[in-house]
Amino acid sequence: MKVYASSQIRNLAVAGHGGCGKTTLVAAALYTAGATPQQGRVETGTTVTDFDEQEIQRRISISTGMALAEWTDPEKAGVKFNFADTPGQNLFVHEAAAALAVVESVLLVVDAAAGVQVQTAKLWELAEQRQLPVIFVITRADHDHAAVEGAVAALRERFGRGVCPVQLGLGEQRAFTGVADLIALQARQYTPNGNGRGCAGALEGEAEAAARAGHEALVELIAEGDDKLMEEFFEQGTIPLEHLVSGLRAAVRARRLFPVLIASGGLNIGLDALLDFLAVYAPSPAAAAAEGATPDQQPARRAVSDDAPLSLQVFKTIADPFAGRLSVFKVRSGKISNDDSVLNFARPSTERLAHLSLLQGKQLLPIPELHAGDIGVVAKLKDTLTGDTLGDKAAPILYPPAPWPEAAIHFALEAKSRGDEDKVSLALHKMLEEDLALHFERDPQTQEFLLGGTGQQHVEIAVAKLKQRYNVEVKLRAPRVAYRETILGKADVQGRHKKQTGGHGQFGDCRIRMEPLPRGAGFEFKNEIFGGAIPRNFIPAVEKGIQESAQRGYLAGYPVVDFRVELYDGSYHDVDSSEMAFKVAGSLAFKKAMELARPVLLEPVMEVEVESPEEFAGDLIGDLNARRGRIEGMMPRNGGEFIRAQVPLAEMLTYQSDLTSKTQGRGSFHMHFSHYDLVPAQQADKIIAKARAERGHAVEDEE
Ligand SMILES: Nc1nc2c(ncn2[C@@H]2O[C@H](COP(=O)(O)OP(=O)(O)O)[C@@H](O)[C@H]2O)c(=O)[nH]1
Ligand SMILES: [Mg+2]
Repeated sequence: MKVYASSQIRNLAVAGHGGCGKTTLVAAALYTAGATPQQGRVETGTTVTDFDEQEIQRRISISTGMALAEWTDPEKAGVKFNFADTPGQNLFVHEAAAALAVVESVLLVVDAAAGVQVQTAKLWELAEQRQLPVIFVITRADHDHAAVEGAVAALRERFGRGVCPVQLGLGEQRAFTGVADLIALQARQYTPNGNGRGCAGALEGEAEAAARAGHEALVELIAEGDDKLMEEFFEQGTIPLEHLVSGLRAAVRARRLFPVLIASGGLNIGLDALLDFLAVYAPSPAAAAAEGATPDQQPARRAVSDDAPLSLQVFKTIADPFAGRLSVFKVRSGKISNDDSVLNFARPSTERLAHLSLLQGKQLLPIPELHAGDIGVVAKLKDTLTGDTLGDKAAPILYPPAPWPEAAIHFALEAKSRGDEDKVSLALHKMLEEDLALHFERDPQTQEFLLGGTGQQHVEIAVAKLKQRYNVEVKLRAPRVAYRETILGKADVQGRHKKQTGGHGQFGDCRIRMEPLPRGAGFEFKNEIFGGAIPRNFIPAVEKGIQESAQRGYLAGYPVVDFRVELYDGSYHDVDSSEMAFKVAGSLAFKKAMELARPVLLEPVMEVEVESPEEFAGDLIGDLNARRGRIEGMMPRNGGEFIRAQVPLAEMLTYQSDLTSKTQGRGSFHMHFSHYDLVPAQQADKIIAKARAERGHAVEDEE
């Protein structure tokens, strides 16, 4: 594989709504460029970028796949494309967001049959946040329901008049055979399912007239933002081709214009025209500086140039069951050679970059060196994880890692066969390195192992991977709700423990006052004993007795929280008193006090955010109300409706599947813990009855 200089590299994120044709388009591009011997197909699991077993089985991209293609323009030096084929589903949008951090432009793919979709708009927003140039490609133009013109109109309506067609489709739907280049005014005709290389020719008839009109509109748009071009346009009535090219290139970089191209990835039509266009108009990494910070958090910039000190950032980790940990990185500045040693500025530890490679799907292609702006992969780094910056130890710099989402949903996880727990947690930790949106933790209260992700499907995919890759099987179920107990009233009680069994007796006696504390305050113990009613060394025993009882709960076995105890009096016996006796006295006092202080149950309440197409909003709000939710707000977002609500966790355990069926799979949600709140009496009675039934006789006996 050839080594490319910074100016010859084009890093592109291929992004768009799920199923719009991204992976197929990348497969067509690779085949057209001669990077694969055949065109990969999603249907047969033969694309370069959907190589994971789960991606092949489910026929969707789950994580970003990297691929590269060399494209040699006969007139200029060749370029190399690094494609980041991102997943389109909202569940995995963080993967696309992370890919945007390592590219210089976005190829925003639009399905000719569907036009602008929810994720199209979301990805547009993400590109805008990073100020990345966007080039649209309308693919699946051969589809029976394709409506290219309608899709262009929808793009302009949605994203403004900077959206400018640079091609026209020749033929429609099944008759789609090529594209007209509106810049050079030339036709390119293709053989369907061919090699992706068009046959250039003159435009004729209706197509010529339409292309001319398109050309004029494009020339005006290009001239509009550029005084020199405007002058030229007025003086000569047209603009020479080379000035159009440089004008459009500048406008794309400045995010003033957003070109639209047309293709069929499936039939491999329009691909060489697309690659030609990207080679000229998509910026190289050398165009912008890399922004980071010094170790003492001062802003720092690096020119993306071989002359700058070396810095590289790992943006993706692949847990390969055989090759081990693969770290995919972008050279932010400087140049690296095989076997270089670099410092990890985030840890810090020294790492050797042995077997430097390029990444073609899952395949590693050895490469002797990489230049500023290029993307590579290296195996077996010791301590390096996704997000870390490494480089020349004399010039430390840190680039901000991409943000990863918190878990939107948790499941309790259990190894299917006993004794497999260690294997499960070992395998999971490898997967967590690869997928930073996956979360694994132990709930300190319920003691359950929880696996969290962006949605049910995300967690289920993780479980399927565990089985496929590591041969460990786990069961998922709804997590237990971590209820708590507290009090609403006050109590003033005595706890007295006296026992005379044969010789040595037991004696402890305490008087306490108990009162509620604000939510989240926990437990407070105040010693108000003056004058030695209880000897000082027994006082901690009273506190311990209370605390241990509080942990075991009073109503339903959940920990009692948010209360204060004042120990204000008591008595003791010179011989029979002991720490044990005072602990029991404290525990007796606690139970008596609970009886009087109006004990209640608390439940976790979640902050829930739901996004769905507008037509489902009414139904979803009704449903959230039925789940005891409190709607906090609604607003339009990404062409849909965004609902915020607070809902008890106990009512959200089955939400994912209900949301999916209510919105035909088009809704998504996210939730995180907000606060604890009182459980209404009706629900509380049920929870208490259930807990008592589970614990059998125990509670009844004690009372
Ligand atoms: N007719 C037609 N179907 C296509 C084309 N490109 C992709 N598809 C089909 O659309 C579906 C989704 O394609 P895929 O590449 O996985 O989309 P992605 O989710 O955007 O990566 C698959 O069934 C493809 O075979 C195309 O150009 N024409
Ligand atoms: Mg895909």
